[in-house]
Amino acid sequence: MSGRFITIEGGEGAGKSTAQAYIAKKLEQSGHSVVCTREPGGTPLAEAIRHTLLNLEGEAPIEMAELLLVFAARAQHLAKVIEPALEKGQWVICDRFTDATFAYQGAARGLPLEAISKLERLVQGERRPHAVVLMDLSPEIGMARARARGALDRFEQEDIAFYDRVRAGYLSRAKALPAQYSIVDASQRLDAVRQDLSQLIDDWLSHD
Ligand code: T5A
Repeated sequence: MSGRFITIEGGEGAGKSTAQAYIAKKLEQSGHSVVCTREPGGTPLAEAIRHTLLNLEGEAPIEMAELLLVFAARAQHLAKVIEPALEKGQWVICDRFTDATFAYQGAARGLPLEAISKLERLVQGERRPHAVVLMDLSPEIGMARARARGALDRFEQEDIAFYDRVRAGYLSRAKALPAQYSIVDASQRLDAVRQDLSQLIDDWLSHD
């Protein structure tokens, strides 16, 4: 059995972690070995970068520093976790990856998409997700869910226009890369979301 690299994307509180746990459970039940990880993060160094990026205290990184920190964490994560797992034939289910960079640092912060594409090539070579699951949700509902869950991080302190740009950025990537992207309506009840995810999983397994 060959490994697959699946990423889960979406705005704040869209249900990515919930979807990740569900997908991992279903794949394991079908006999696959699964690695669940996240970005920024996934290794001790990359988690330290995550802490720096999300923390509200201390000096906030300027936009370019934020972009480079995200890719520094990604380089470490790819080399230490993602590539070794894929080489072993495991399925890697990653909560956010480079599509988040295009949406947050590109569409929302306004950094040039060509610069992000260059860093993508430099850091990842040819590595791209086999499938991207976009949990699409209005920022108003997503932020209400995130608030209900607990304290907000630095990215969760932005205004609603920022999250509107994030959502538009994701939807525009989905339109440009239809073979890679699947959009899930994350405003549905959890059982309906799970049904949609089950269909996607069946589809991936039928191509295994
Ligand atoms: N970032 C990241 C960048 O700027 N650039 C990058 O390149 C990368 C990789 C990381 C931050 O870093 C930024 C973007 C992010 O702001 P994060 O913790 O990964 O932060 O992202 P968050 O969106 O903050 O993660 P959350 O944990 O808040 O949201 P999730 O994982 O989308 O949502 P989840 O599953 O925890 O669910 C949230 C709540 O909603 C409930 C859950 O039970 C939970 O309480 N819920 C539902 N409720 C009703 N109906 C449903 N269908 C529900 N599904 C879940």
